[in-house]
Amino acid sequence: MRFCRTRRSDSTLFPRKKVSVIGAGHVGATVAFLTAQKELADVVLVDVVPGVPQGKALDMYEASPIQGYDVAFHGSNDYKDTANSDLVIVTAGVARKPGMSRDDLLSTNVKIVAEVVREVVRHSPDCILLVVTNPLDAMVYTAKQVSGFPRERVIGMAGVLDSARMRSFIAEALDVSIEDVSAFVLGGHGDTMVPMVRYATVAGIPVSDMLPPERLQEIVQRTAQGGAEIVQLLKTGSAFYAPGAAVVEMAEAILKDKKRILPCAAYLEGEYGVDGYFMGVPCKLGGAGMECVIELDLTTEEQAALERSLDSVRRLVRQVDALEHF
Ligand code: TXD
Repeated sequence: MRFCRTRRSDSTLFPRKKVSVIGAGHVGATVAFLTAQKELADVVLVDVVPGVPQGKALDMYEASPIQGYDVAFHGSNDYKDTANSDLVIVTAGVARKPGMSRDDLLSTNVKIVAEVVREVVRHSPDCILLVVTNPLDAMVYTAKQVSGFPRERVIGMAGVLDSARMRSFIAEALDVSIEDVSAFVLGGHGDTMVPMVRYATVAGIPVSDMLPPERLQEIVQRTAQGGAEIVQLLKTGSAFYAPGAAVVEMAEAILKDKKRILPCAAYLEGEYGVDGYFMGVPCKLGGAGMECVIELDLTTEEQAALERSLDSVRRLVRQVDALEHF
């Protein structure tokens, strides 16, 4: 029996999107697997450790007959294989151990992220960069400085994760479906993040009408400490399932040009009175990347909380600038 095989030239007529994930650790591998499950793109997984990205890519490919996804995987230690990616997700770096704050990772991860972004940009000058490595607000700033990309194409993931944590805790407190809970978190991805209780709703009903202020305060507190709670339990690293899912929600919005409104770390140019720093704010995410920042009218209290958060972002960025990796 003869069987048709698509010629290479045919497949270029209908190219799939290409996503490269740098760092084949806990978050990177979860992102690669979920990207495939949603058939968003072909996936290239890159890591410094020989064999690890190759092994994980092969393992995921071997799951495809069971999961039913038609996606090509490639594991590599060479950035040449990332050439012409539509989206590059940076998860390379070290993760927290118990007792460490995200900020303790700065000096190690700034070197890694600078080196990774330099390589990525050389091979995919038109890609969108989605940065995950911590401390997030400083690492996404590093990526912007090193790449020289416009702000639309350098985005950080934190708000979707922090908001998902807040939504989970609200759903649990009210014993309602997670599908009906909407909430978001602004500010930096650290202890000073700003969970926005005023905008949290269940099927459009303000959560403040449904839960007493003390209970809401507990939820706000647990959200801000959500990452540390998991680190305490795992002991050898940090969260990766929810972070991976958060990254892929953003990737899907970009790759499918969905124009979703999601909280992202975006480079602010005057919005919220901030200029030249990344902060978590609601954004429109679509095919062009971070297509616009949505500016909310904040109460005096919320604005003050955002200022506090900005102070800690500024401190981190000053440390990055002092290290001069660009
Ligand atoms: O909300 C968020 N933004 C985050 C961020 C949520 C969860 C995790 N967050 C951070 O992502 C975390 O604090 C770390 O800085 C990164 C990656 O976390 P992960 O849990 O995936 O860490 P791992 O399992 O240690 O994986 C990191 C991988 C590992 O395989 C290393 O070999 C690789 O990164 N690595 C590199 N790859 C390529 N190039 C270089 N230079 C390199 N250095 C390390």
